[in-house]
Amino acid sequence: MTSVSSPDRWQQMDACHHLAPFTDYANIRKTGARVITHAKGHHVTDSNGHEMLDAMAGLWCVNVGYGRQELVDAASQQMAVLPYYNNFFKTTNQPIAALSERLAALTPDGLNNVFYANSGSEANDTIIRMVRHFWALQGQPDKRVIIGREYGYHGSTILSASMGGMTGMHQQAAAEPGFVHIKPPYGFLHQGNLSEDDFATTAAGWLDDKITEIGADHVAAFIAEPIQGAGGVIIPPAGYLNKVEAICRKHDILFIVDEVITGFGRTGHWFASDYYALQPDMMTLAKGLTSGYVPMSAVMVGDRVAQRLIADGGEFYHGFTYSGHPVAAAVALANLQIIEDEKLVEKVRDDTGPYLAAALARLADHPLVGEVRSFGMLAAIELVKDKAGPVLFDPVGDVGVICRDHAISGGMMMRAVRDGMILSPPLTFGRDDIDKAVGIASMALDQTAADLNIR
Ligand code: PXG
Repeated sequence: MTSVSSPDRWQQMDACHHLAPFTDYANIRKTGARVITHAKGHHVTDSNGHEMLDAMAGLWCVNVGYGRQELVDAASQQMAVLPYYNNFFKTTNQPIAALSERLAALTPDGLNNVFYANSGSEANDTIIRMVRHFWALQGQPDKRVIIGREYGYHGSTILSASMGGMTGMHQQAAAEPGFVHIKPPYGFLHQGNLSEDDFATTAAGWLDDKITEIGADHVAAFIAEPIQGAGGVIIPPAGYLNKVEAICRKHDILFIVDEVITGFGRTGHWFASDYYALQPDMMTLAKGLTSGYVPMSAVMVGDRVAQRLIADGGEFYHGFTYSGHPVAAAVALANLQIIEDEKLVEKVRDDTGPYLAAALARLADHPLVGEVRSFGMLAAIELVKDKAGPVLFDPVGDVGVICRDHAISGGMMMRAVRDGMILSPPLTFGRDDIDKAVGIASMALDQTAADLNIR
């Protein structure tokens, strides 16, 4: 039953029966959802014919843009040859063998082994099992606690959400024991008068303190997104990630990076770990691996963990029907080829990343803007009640939604995290797309300020 009085039959069917992710069901059953009908290049179109520049690349994932025939062909050819076969019982397939070799070469040194799943959440659940299994094999079964960070996002299964630092998710049956969280290196809120270097030391110290408090003999791993995405594009101060890696080494706990958003060129580097010169023990990949055309995720496993599993682990009782799906692998290979052939990583690093940063900097004087920050094709515009302080809106979150809705009406998909406006466009975005995106963001800021009587 629904009260949606829309002439759109698709919206009706959806509102009556679809329980969508991260959705307020009472609200959506009244208003109905926007039905996205098609997409091409950098634009998505809804069933009213409203075309929007997609400054979120779907959900941080459509790295090569929409409508890429190469990916369609890769999928259909693979479906015709071998649409599915499992990898469970000493069988594999050609695309997955090729992709495994490719990912081992592409990711940082030492990450030479790969386990496949279908989502970032499943990949992170896999990591949790592998990490605990590893320590048990090492003869240290008490090393079970995993340290994450507030505002960290690692997925929506019970364990990946427990490992993440989203309190709203914890309150809905996703706060399993064995996961603790430290504060993130969120300069906008926590840096105060500290220099960047001092803030990096202070924030890394929060990890050291937490490990000492729990006891290193009970801590299995620390996991971090190099740049926190869903938490609001939190870019760490220079040196922070190297310091936390060193702290992990000092206490002999595994260092895991979740590159589900930052991987595959989004930062202007193949992986953020390349830029920061990290040598993680494990790495989570998803989203940009297939540019979202089909679901696929991967866990890159470093030699230390892999060698122990291989030598002493016996059978690893873990896997999914679609682990190593041949169609997903074929699409991933074609997607990586596009990123390489079109030099999208270099484009973001040398051209569009700096261009986006410069364009956004022009919004910094706006009365609503407390801070703009970006890294490659990841950006946040923090909205504040008062720039002095800064003073945040109370409650946090309403103003972000107002601003986002103005952007959507103005023809652009943008995301709100608390009162931060988030951009994470396709890596194929050109300077003209960036000009248009920042123009619409600027207009949305003006309209929001007018709504709030702020000038
Ligand atoms: N790790 C990171 C860093 C992510 O961003 C996941 C893991 C989980 O991936 P799956 O494929 O299970 O969704 C993500 C996913 C948002 C939002 O609100 C972000 C994600 C998912 C849903 C919403 O921006 N990122």
